[in-house]
Amino acid sequence: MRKVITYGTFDLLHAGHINLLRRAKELGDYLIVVVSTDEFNWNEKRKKCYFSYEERKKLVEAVRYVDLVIPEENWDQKISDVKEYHVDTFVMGDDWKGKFDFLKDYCEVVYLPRTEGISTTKIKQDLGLNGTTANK
Ligand code: C2G
Repeated sequence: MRKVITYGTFDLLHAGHINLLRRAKELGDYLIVVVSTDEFNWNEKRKKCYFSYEERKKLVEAVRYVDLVIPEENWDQKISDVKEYHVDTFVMGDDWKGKFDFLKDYCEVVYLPRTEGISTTKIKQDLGLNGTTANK
Protein backbone atom coordinates (compact mmCIF):
# COMPACT_ATOMS: atom_id res chain seq x y z
CA MET A 1 0.00 0.00 0.00
CA ARG A 2 1.49 3.33 -1.11
CA LYS A 3 0.95 5.97 1.59
CA VAL A 4 0.81 9.69 0.82
CA ILE A 5 0.91 12.57 3.32
CA THR A 6 0.12 16.27 3.05
CA TYR A 7 -0.18 19.18 5.50
CA GLY A 8 -2.35 22.27 5.70
CA THR A 9 -4.79 24.54 7.47
CA PHE A 10 -7.77 23.76 5.17
CA ASP A 11 -9.89 26.64 6.52
CA LEU A 12 -13.09 27.38 4.58
CA LEU A 13 -12.50 24.20 2.57
CA HIS A 14 -12.62 25.05 -1.15
CA ALA A 15 -11.98 23.61 -4.63
CA GLY A 16 -8.26 24.40 -4.46
CA HIS A 17 -7.94 22.19 -1.40
CA ILE A 18 -10.04 19.45 -2.99
CA ASN A 19 -7.92 19.54 -6.19
CA LEU A 20 -4.80 19.13 -4.06
CA LEU A 21 -6.27 16.24 -2.07
CA ARG A 22 -7.53 14.50 -5.23
CA ARG A 23 -4.12 14.70 -6.95
CA ALA A 24 -2.33 13.65 -3.74
CA LYS A 25 -4.51 10.54 -3.51
CA GLU A 26 -3.74 9.72 -7.18
CA LEU A 27 -0.11 9.25 -6.11
CA GLY A 28 -0.94 6.33 -3.81
CA ASP A 29 -3.59 4.22 -2.12
CA TYR A 30 -3.85 5.86 1.32
CA LEU A 31 -3.86 9.59 2.04
CA ILE A 32 -2.99 11.07 5.43
CA VAL A 33 -3.87 14.75 5.88
CA VAL A 34 -2.16 16.59 8.74
CA VAL A 35 -4.39 19.53 9.67
CA SER A 36 -2.90 22.48 11.55
CA THR A 37 -4.28 22.96 15.07
CA ASP A 38 -5.63 26.37 16.10
CA GLU A 39 -2.62 26.92 18.37
CA PHE A 40 -0.11 26.05 15.62
CA ASN A 41 -1.92 28.28 13.14
CA TRP A 42 -1.83 31.27 15.45
CA ASN A 43 1.57 30.74 17.11
CA GLU A 44 3.46 29.79 13.94
CA LYS A 45 1.48 31.14 10.98
CA ARG A 46 -0.38 34.05 12.58
CA LYS A 47 -3.48 32.59 10.92
CA LYS A 48 -6.84 33.00 12.63
CA CYS A 49 -9.18 30.36 11.22
CA TYR A 50 -12.89 30.81 10.69
CA PHE A 51 -13.44 27.13 11.57
CA SER A 52 -11.87 25.48 14.63
CA TYR A 53 -9.51 22.54 14.30
CA GLU A 54 -12.31 20.10 15.16
CA GLU A 55 -14.57 21.60 12.44
CA ARG A 56 -11.75 21.64 9.86
CA LYS A 57 -10.86 18.04 10.77
CA LYS A 58 -14.47 16.93 10.29
CA LEU A 59 -14.69 18.63 6.88
CA VAL A 60 -11.41 17.14 5.61
CA GLU A 61 -12.39 13.68 6.92
CA ALA A 62 -15.56 13.93 4.78
CA VAL A 63 -13.53 14.29 1.56
CA ARG A 64 -13.64 11.03 -0.42
CA TYR A 65 -9.87 11.04 -1.11
CA VAL A 66 -8.88 11.27 2.58
CA ASP A 67 -8.19 8.18 4.71
CA LEU A 68 -6.85 9.67 7.93
CA VAL A 69 -6.65 13.14 9.52
CA ILE A 70 -4.13 13.88 12.29
CA PRO A 71 -3.13 17.20 13.94
CA GLU A 72 -0.19 19.36 12.90
CA GLU A 73 1.18 20.84 16.13
CA ASN A 74 4.65 22.03 15.09
CA TRP A 75 6.91 22.55 12.06
CA ASP A 76 9.21 19.71 13.13
CA GLN A 77 6.89 16.72 13.17
CA LYS A 78 7.15 15.87 9.46
CA ILE A 79 10.12 13.48 9.66
CA SER A 80 8.61 11.58 12.60
CA ASP A 81 5.21 11.50 10.85
CA VAL A 82 6.78 10.08 7.67
CA LYS A 83 8.59 7.43 9.70
CA GLU A 84 5.67 6.60 12.04
CA TYR A 85 3.16 6.17 9.22
CA HIS A 86 5.63 4.56 6.75
CA VAL A 87 4.88 7.26 4.18
CA ASP A 88 6.09 6.83 0.59
CA THR A 89 5.23 10.28 -0.77
CA PHE A 90 5.02 13.77 0.75
CA VAL A 91 2.88 16.22 -1.25
CA MET A 92 2.38 20.00 -0.99
CA GLY A 93 1.18 22.76 -3.27
CA ASP A 94 4.02 24.48 -5.12
CA ASP A 95 3.73 27.64 -3.02
CA TRP A 96 5.92 25.52 -0.72
CA LYS A 97 8.29 24.40 -3.51
CA GLY A 98 11.70 23.54 -2.11
CA LYS A 99 10.74 24.21 1.54
CA PHE A 100 10.49 20.51 2.46
CA ASP A 101 13.26 19.00 0.30
CA PHE A 102 14.95 17.75 3.49
CA LEU A 103 12.26 15.04 3.48
CA LYS A 104 13.83 13.53 0.32
CA ASP A 105 16.04 11.48 2.66
CA TYR A 106 12.90 9.76 3.96
CA CYS A 107 10.34 9.70 1.13
CA GLU A 108 9.45 11.04 -2.32
CA VAL A 109 8.69 14.79 -2.25
CA VAL A 110 6.15 16.18 -4.75
CA TYR A 111 5.04 19.79 -5.18
CA LEU A 112 1.82 20.16 -7.17
CA PRO A 113 0.67 23.31 -9.00
CA ARG A 114 -1.75 25.37 -6.92
CA THR A 115 -5.28 25.94 -8.22
CA GLU A 116 -5.35 29.49 -9.55
CA GLY A 117 -7.92 32.10 -8.53
CA ILE A 118 -9.06 30.65 -5.21
CA SER A 119 -7.78 30.83 -1.64
CA THR A 120 -9.16 31.11 1.87
CA THR A 121 -7.80 34.68 1.99
CA LYS A 122 -9.65 35.59 -1.25
CA ILE A 123 -12.90 34.14 0.08
CA LYS A 124 -12.59 36.21 3.27
CA GLN A 125 -11.75 39.35 1.27
CA ASP A 126 -14.64 38.81 -1.14
CA LEU A 127 -17.01 38.34 1.80
CA GLY A 128 -15.53 41.22 3.80
CA LEU A 129 -14.59 38.82 6.59
CA ASN A 130 -10.99 39.87 7.00
CA GLY A 131 -11.56 40.89 10.58
CA THR A 132 -12.88 37.39 11.39
CA THR A 133 -11.85 36.28 14.86
CA ALA A 134 -10.54 32.78 15.37
CA ASN A 135 -13.29 30.16 15.39
CA LYS A 136 -16.01 32.73 14.63
N1 C2G B 1 -3.69 24.85 -2.18
C1 C2G B 1 -3.77 24.71 -3.56
N2 C2G B 1 -4.46 25.61 -4.29
C2 C2G B 1 -5.07 26.66 -3.68
C3 C2G B 1 -5.01 26.79 -2.28
C4 C2G B 1 -4.30 25.87 -1.54
O1 C2G B 1 -3.21 23.75 -4.14
N3 C2G B 1 -5.74 27.56 -4.46
C5 C2G B 1 -2.93 23.84 -1.42
C6 C2G B 1 -1.73 24.44 -0.70
O2 C2G B 1 -0.62 24.58 -1.59
C7 C2G B 1 -1.48 23.41 0.38
C8 C2G B 1 -2.91 22.89 0.69
O3 C2G B 1 -3.73 23.28 -0.42
O4 C2G B 1 -0.69 22.33 -0.13
C9 C2G B 1 -3.46 23.49 1.97
O5 C2G B 1 -3.41 24.90 1.85
P1 C2G B 1 -3.48 25.78 3.23
O6 C2G B 1 -4.63 25.32 4.02
O7 C2G B 1 -3.32 27.21 2.85
O8 C2G B 1 -2.15 25.25 3.95
P2 C2G B 1 -0.95 26.15 4.54
O9 C2G B 1 -1.50 27.19 5.42
O10 C2G B 1 -0.09 26.51 3.39
O11 C2G B 1 -0.24 25.11 5.55
O12 C2G B 1 3.33 22.52 7.31
C10 C2G B 1 2.71 23.01 6.12
C11 C2G B 1 1.58 23.95 6.43
O13 C2G B 1 0.71 23.38 7.39
C12 C2G B 1 0.83 24.30 5.15
